[in-house]
Amino acid sequence: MTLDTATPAAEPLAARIPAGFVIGAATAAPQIEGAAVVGRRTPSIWDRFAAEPGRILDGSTPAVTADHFHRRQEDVALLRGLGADAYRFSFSWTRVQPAGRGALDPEGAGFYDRLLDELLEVGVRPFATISHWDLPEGYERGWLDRETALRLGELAGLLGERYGDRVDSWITINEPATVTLNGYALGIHAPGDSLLFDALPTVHHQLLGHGMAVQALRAAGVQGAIGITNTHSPVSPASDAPEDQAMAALFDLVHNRVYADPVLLGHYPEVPGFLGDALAAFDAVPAEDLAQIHQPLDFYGLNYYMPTLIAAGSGSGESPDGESAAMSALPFRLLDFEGAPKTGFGWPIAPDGFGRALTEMRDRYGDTLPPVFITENGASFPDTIGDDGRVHDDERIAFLHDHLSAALAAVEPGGVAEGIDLRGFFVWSLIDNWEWAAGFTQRFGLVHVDFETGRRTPKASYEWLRAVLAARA
Ligand code: IFM
Repeated sequence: MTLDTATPAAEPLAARIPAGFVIGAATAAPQIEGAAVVGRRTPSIWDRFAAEPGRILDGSTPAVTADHFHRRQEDVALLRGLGADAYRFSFSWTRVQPAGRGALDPEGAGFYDRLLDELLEVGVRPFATISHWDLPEGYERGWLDRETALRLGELAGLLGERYGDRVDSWITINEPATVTLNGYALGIHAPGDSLLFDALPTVHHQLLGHGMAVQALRAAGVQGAIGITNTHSPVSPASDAPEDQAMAALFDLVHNRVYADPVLLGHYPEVPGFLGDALAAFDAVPAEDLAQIHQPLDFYGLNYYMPTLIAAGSGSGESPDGESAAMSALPFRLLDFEGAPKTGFGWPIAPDGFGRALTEMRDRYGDTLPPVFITENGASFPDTIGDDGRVHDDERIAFLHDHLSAALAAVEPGGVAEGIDLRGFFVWSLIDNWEWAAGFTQRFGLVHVDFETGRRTPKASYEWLRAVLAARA
């Protein structure tokens, strides 16, 4: 496939990529694997949630998705064809541990043995996420229950023992902020609770699970690096009015800081007085828990998609990830970035927010911030296969070009986030997948997937990224 003349040239970007900088693509098990009833796999909270009427925009389920379980080798070949340095995937919790506790299921675990071996054979470094949103269905209260943290620690130890010789880098948990906000506060994601500020225990339990997982991986003697991934959104107030500023600070706190502060600094952020006791639960956290959470890390995984604009006062039930009646009970609302270009999801396209996200990480965490990987960045667009059999996703090419450029520029000498040791960048996503509550309505892939047949068609963005990777010195 040849690229259009308007496509950003590969060489100038390639020339700015430092030696050793890792470029890869990411996925997650519930979004691509399918094979929900193969072997001894049991249902996850997402299988149950998707079966409830009205939860998923197009009524779809994760039962088949991109059928990666049966097309694993084809997907590994796509990574190889791309020239990717690394691949980030997640384990399906209920495939490897169908009972949600106890020994790994040999058949389910065998799938990941094969995946890891095949990745290593073609020289693609495996980055493995242990928990990417799919808890066993039997964990009735999910992350509201402290026990779930122990279960994550146990699972991490078992995975570490089995795959510790092959996984390059471990990510304990993906985007705890999204899990708490969408899954427990707003009811948009599984398990579908709308608890607003009463969802806060799930912050602590996820972080505790992270700490326990780090300790279990180290006890298992894994060879790879260990980190955590969260999504960071730089927050701006809608105006200089003190109410807007206060609510922007609150959103920054509950979206960004309550996760990164304990992990990197060993304590929860100080809660501004005006918030009353909405976040008082964090003051009561025992010091031993904080010590468990504050584990030395080899890297920090940062996902960046978009900035957030916040105004005081309640608004509609619209959130970036779907409708939530609970949203209108919050003391703040998310505003549209009027005039900004948008992705298919309606998310603002703001590469300069990348610099801000990285600057905030450097300024807040300084020397306590380990090397950083961008573990996700990408965009959904309404891609279709044209009459010529190609997918001309020029908007995605521009998005990826501008975002990778912005991240590199931010950490270059003289850049706004100079000082951050940025080690790599993963595109979300390798292939089109099941986008949670949005079902199949949002395509994020470098590779188009026909969800009826499973057929893969590399998009123009895949060819463009391949050219960038090949043009590196
Ligand atoms: O698809 C998700 C992914 O699972 C977690 N990060 C954000 C992506 C896009 O919404």
